[in-house]
Parts: sequence; C-alpha cells; structure tokens
Amino acid sequence: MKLPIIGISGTMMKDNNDMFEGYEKSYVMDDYVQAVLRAGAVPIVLPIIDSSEKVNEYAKLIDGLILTGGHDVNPLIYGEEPDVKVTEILPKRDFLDYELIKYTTELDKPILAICRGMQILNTYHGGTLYQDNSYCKTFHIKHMQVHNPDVATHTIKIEPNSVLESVLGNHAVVNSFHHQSVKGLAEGFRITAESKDGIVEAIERNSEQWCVGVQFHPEILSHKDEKMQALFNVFIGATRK
Ligand SMILES: [Mn+2]
Repeated sequence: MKLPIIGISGTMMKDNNDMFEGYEKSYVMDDYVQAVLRAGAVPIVLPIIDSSEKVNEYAKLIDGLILTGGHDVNPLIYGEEPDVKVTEILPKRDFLDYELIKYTTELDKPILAICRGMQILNTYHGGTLYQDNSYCKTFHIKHMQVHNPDVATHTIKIEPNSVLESVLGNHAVVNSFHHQSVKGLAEGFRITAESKDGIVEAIERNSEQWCVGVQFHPEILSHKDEKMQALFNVFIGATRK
C-alpha cells in the first residue's frame, strides 16, 4: 500500500553564520516531521516559492497538508493596517500558504492547520484576527508561555461532536505560544475549542473536507502525549479516504 505523503508548509530564516551571513534557508521545525513519521506517513517540506502554478503541483503531489506555526499574518491581507503590536511578517510566506490552502481545498484534501496555520486558514476563508490578544476584552491567561515548549500550561474546553473532541475528549491541557488569535470567524467554520478567557483554540470547517485548525502545538507535545499524537494519526487516516 502506498504511504500517504504529507506536505509541511515551509518557512524561511536568514543565516547568521559568518560565511553565509544573510543567506536565506528554507526549513520546517523537525517536530512536524517526527509527528508525521510516527503516524506512518511520509513527510515532505514545501519551500516558499512565488509561482502559483508550482504550488498547484505541490497540492497535487501531497495527500494532506500541515500548515505550520511562525510569523504573524500580514494584516493587510485581511483588510487591516498593521497595529503597533504586530511582530514580524513574511508576505511571501502568506502567498505560499494562501495558494496551498486554495489548491488543497480545490482537491478536497485534508488540512491540519497549527497556530499561525490556523490563523491564516481563518483569514483565507474571510475571517479576521486579533492583532494582539490584549485586544480581546476577556483575555487574561498567559498564551505566550516561557521555556519548555513541551509542557502543557493552560486548559481548553472542547465542543461536542467535533473532530477534536473525538481525539482529545471534552477537555485538554495544551501548550501556548501565540500573541494573536481568531477574532472574526470565517464563514463555513465553527469554533471547536476555547480557553477559559475566551480565546479561540480550535476551529473546524463545516464541509466534506477534513479541515481542522488548532492554536496550540500538538506536534511539540506528541512525542510524550498519545492523544496529541492521535491528532496526527486521525489526520493521516483522513488522507486515506
Ligand atoms: Mn493558547
């Protein structure tokens, strides 16, 4: 049986090594790779490119897409000027993610969107973001934990009859590294988890397409938390259908 191929959206950093100072490197965090491997699939990194036609080829090649964490989404793409609290943006990365979402969705292939991935999935479908969590009136929990990324720090409440509930149950403790969050929910989606201060922690698309977004980082927890690994297993199971 052919193993599923899972595309992991790439990002870019500048080398600070003397000899290659300023050189751009395409990469993903290895936790995504390891979580896909443990689930029995084949991970491939999808580098940032500026050709829509070639991103379409990425989408044809893969059986499922993971949208990864990182940069803030450029507020201009959801119709807002950048607020003073916005951190680093990378517009060419937004381009890659938008084209990946477009073509993967056209082909009805599963998407697991993590952190920034969930945020850009929401804006792609017409939603908006809090450019900083402090603009959410009920916000008071620490969503930017310090140190120990694989320690779960805050709770979430999960909605019944959601993919997330089928995997994690109605309650979970998650890690948290985000200063932004979903504000206006995209049409055709529902919120499937929230923290106790009302920050959106997961969304799912109401559609035939398997399309789940989480604000936390299951890939970082998955090496020691079976339920977090199970989210990847279920996602990859959906690519076989
Ligand atoms: Mn959080």
